[in-house]
Amino acid sequence: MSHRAPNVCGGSARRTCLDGGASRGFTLLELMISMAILALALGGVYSWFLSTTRAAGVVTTKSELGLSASRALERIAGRLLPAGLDTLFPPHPTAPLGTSSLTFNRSQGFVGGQKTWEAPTTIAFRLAPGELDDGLDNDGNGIVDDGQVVLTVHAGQPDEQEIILCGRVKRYWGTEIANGEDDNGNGLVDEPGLSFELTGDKIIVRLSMQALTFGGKLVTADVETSVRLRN
Ligand SMILES: [Ca+2]
Ligand SMILES: [Ca+2]
Ligand SMILES: [Ca+2]
Repeated sequence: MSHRAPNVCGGSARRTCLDGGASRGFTLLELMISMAILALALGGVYSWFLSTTRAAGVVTTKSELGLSASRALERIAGRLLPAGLDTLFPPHPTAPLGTSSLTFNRSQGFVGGQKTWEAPTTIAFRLAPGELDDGLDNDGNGIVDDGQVVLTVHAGQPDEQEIILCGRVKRYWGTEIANGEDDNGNGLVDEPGLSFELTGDKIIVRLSMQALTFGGKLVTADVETSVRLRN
């Protein structure tokens, strides 16, 4: 005589009973809890992915900005190399003010034993087009009161030419702010993002640039170099 095993379902009547209760489905509550746990786990993974991507973006942007600032500084220094110390136009960029603009003559070599000079060259900070010096980001590029480094060759001559050496120049260099004090202790008061300082026969050039990362974080690159001028 054979006996059929009884089909017994314990617990809630809402459960689905299969093969004598050896396995069963999920209740709605269990399903909801599982989905909530899954959502939390996915949320955690997404947050981790987002923070990692943002951190990588900051590193990449900082690296690119540092490279851009170094290249711009090299171009400025290259223009200054043949400059004559005695050809600097006033005001001379001495501490504690320095200047954000420098006009000078570059040596062309010798003619008949006499040193000859090019028409004046000017390198200067200028606010970016559409930007005002008002503490606001007028041109909407994420940088407040940003400017450009403008090179003017043959300044004041009929063949004068302007070249933008770089943009995204910070209004003030490093941690400097406009308060009549030398906040960063480099000897200059309220020095702008492009500044020149004359010490002896050397010109110290400082350049500060900013950029916005993909995640909306502002990063800065501060660079400086010095160039010994000719007599
Ligand atoms: Ca701006
Ligand atoms: Ca300073
Ligand atoms: Ca200051």
